[in-house]
Amino acid sequence: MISSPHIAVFLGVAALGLVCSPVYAKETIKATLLSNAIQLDMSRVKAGTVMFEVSNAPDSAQTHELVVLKTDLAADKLPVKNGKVPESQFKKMGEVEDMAPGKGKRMTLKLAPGRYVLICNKPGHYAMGMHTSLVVMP
Ligand SMILES: [Cu+2]
Repeated sequence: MISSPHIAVFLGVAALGLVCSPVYAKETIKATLLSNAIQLDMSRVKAGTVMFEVSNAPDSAQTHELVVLKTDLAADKLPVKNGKVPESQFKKMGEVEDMAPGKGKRMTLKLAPGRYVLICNKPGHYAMGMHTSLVVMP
């Protein structure tokens, strides 16, 4: 029985916390998309839930995207076919599609320890330098 409104509020907050906890991101990485690069504010994270705050730079003048692939290849050594990296050849963890210049989106992924490469796979963009690597540590 709940006899006090304070206890009721406390229980309400506690219940909310339980509901929210599965989507709580432990690590946050800021990824900035430039026309000739992808910049991360950290190149290593701990395994688990990782939130990517992706933004397309205001002066990039092009729509970009961010694709996360799990691979041991170096970021600049991925195969390219008709201007694009064949994503089906890789384990694709997630993707943030089509951000106009100055716009951003968030994506939360569960990442196991290992090596990952982040790319923009708009035609020709990978070859322009839109790739970077991310190491996920145990
Ligand atoms: Cu791009």
